[in-house]
Amino acid sequence: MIRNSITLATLTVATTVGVYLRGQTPDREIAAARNALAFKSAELETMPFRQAFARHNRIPHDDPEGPFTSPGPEFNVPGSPSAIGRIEFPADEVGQLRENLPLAWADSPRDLNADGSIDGQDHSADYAVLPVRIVVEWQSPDGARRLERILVLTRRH
Ligand SMILES: [Ca+2]
Ligand SMILES: [Ca+2]
Repeated sequence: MIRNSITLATLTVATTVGVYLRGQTPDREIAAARNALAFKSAELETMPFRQAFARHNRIPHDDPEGPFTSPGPEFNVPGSPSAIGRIEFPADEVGQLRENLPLAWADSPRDLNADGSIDGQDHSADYAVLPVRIVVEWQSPDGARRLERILVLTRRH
């Protein structure tokens, strides 16, 4: 824990994208989604960098405080009961953090451990760059709505 205090994640890129809102979408739902994105962004930015993936992936066995003790990828959206929040990483179907996945949002394939090459190994233990997408989705009277924010977390030296 003490050692982790010098490796707090640093937010290097933050973009709110992929929003198309119109018509009957209540302002309060948009506000709730934006607030949730901002809150989760700040949380990810300030937690120990090395824990960001383990705490929010969908694998319970790597949780920093022991199996099944971390919040995982999903979160509630205060003020918008029907909304679902989700934190995503460039991870494969079994939850491994991978460099070679074709994910446009993460600018991937991407060298996550900064060794100058891209491979197909699991980089959950040695990532130097961590793309994160935070998504909030909800049903509005005029249809499905989605807000997202993409972060790229890096270790602070
Ligand atoms: Ca975990
Ligand atoms: Ca690499």
